[in-house]
Amino acid sequence: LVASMEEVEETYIMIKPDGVQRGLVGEIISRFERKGFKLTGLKLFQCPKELAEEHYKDLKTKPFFPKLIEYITSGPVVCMAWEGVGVVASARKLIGATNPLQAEPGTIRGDLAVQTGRNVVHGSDSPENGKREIDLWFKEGELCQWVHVQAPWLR
Ligand code: FUP
Repeated sequence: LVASMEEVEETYIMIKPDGVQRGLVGEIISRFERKGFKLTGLKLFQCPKELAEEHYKDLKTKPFFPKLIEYITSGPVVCMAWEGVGVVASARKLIGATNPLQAEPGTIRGDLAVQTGRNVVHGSDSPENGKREIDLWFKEGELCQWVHVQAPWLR
């Protein structure tokens, strides 16, 4: 079965500073790789305040916004672009609920995190935001296209 081109999506996944500090980078990347998605962008990056504010602009009026910006800029993050059929919703399933105490065991947050304010990973919530966030976090020339030989039917 060959997936039709329309179903191929891209999503922005980010390992937050606590994930990097706790040595969970390999574990988290591995879960997306094993699922069968294709990594098209990857970098370790210290995020400037302005970029964090732009990324989370929809949450600007929330009381936790200043703390969220402080957290995201507190150390390097791992920025990733992942591609595949249904990758946006599927990645959010792999990640689990925003509050790690409500995230199912087997999900990244369910297995590896406790606090909403330290929930180790971000994933775009729609294909539109996937594109927006990849554009925001990656410069031209930082993304790579390649053929996923293990699962060519994914693309
Ligand atoms: P998610 O899509 O799961 O990352 O969740 P949201 O976009 O709703 O929230 C973005 C981030 O804001 C969360 F990852 C953590 C932070 N947050 C809080 O700190 N407190 C809250 O009550 C809700 C979110």
